[in-house]
Amino acid sequence: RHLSALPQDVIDAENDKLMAAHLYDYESLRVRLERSDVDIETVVRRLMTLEVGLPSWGMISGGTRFARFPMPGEPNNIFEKIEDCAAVHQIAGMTPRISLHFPWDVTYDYTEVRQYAEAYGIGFDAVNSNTFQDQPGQTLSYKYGSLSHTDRATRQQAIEHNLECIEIGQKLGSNALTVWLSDGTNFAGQAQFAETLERYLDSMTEIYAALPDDWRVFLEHKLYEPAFYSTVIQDWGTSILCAQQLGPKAQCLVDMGHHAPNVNIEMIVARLAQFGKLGGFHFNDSKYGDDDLDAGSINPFQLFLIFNELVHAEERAAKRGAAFDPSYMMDQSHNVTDPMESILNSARAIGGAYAKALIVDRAAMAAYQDANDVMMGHNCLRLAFETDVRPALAEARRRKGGAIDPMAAFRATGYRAEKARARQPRRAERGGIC
Ligand code: PSV
Ligand code: MN
Ligand code: MN
Repeated sequence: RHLSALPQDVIDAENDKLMAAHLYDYESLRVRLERSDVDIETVVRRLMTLEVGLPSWGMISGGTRFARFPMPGEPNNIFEKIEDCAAVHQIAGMTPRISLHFPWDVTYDYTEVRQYAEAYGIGFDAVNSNTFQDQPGQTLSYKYGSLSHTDRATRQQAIEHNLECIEIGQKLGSNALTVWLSDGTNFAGQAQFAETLERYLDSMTEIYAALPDDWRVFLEHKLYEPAFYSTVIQDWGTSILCAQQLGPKAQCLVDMGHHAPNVNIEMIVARLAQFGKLGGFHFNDSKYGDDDLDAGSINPFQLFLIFNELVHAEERAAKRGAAFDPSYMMDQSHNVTDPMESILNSARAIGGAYAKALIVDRAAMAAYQDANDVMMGHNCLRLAFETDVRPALAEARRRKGGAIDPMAAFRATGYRAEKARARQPRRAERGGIC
């Protein structure tokens, strides 16, 4: 038994109020799915295995370059962030890990942090390094780059930071390092593309060599920002080339907002999975760029199509007896909502997209594809996407002790108002871009 961040009796009482309607809706969906030969119990069981990590930096209000508007009751330190993660997990049942970012989450005693998290049943996702900002007291600046910097000593400093992240991660029980690199240029002629990438690869080779046996390193690509003319790891092509050169422990991480508008991200997912290089996923949504909006809030169809590829890849791998275990995380910035409510909504969107992908009639779709019946092949996806799978998702949550209606249950607990009384208020401050 773990400590509960939220009063379980309040969640249970909320569920009791909704139970009759939930059972009715669940039965309707069961009958509806049965007509397509889909067993709702199998769907619920698979939904119960879905796990998505939470970013420590997403537990507080994010912000833009212009401002950050913190809300009362936000967490002030890693312990309070873990407590909020535990509260979200209690309701959603699918967010059992937190992902830390260094030096943002630097603390004096990682054993204490780990024990605190374990008491709440929370584990640690990939650790994230940060060589995109200069920290107070830092010897050498990252203004002109870090792992790919022209200066050997600056590269060394960035390498050592990553090695330290691995060490901390080991203390926490994490098993992956995510490297998002902001290195790039703002001017043509500022740097040579080839030599810059060579320097990056040399640095990454040293970091790779320090990975424990059961660890992976995720290379997170991003098209642009903060560098606007060129970025060193700008797309999945560069990312997979580097991951292939580094070795089997190196894989690519797809952040949904890190692509040009209209890029076919689900196809990138399929390609990376096919070549065993899909390491991880940062879920969010975007209208223009790296907006870090809530998953499913802008383009839920895209989220569904991504899960359609993930499920297909999962099933292809299972047939070959191969491993397929991408690490899922949210990477969102909550600027105008309560971060915990945004995460609860995002979890619902992610779980819902997975559920819809699970009910796609793949045998029928394959037959239509073989027969070049374009419309019916497409309609196999449409039918699944248009199906209201919320009762299956609610049932998966409920069986894990979570809430039938996450938002209603969260609000009924009064958690944020209580924290507003108990926690120190955060200062309003200028935001960062993450
Ligand atoms: C910067 O674009 C970023 O949002 C990346 O997505 C990273 O995953 C995140 O910051 C944390 O470093
Ligand atoms: Mn990201
Ligand atoms: Mn980003």
